[in-house]
Amino acid sequence: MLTLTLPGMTCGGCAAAIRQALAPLPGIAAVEIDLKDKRVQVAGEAKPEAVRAAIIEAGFEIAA
Ligand SMILES: [Cu+2]
Repeated sequence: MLTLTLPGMTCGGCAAAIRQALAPLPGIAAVEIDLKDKRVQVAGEAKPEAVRAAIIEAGFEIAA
């Protein structure tokens, strides 16, 4: 389980964009998005660096 904090993720549109960005990556079993805590949890075998790259490419900064 990979947990990332995305300070710029503020609404359902952001959540949808992140889900869309992660969808093509191999090895993702589930994506949990908590807008209140601005946290994304990714379950599965996806490479953390690939997950981070896809999120950054979608226009979000990763705080942790
Ligand atoms: Cu938004």
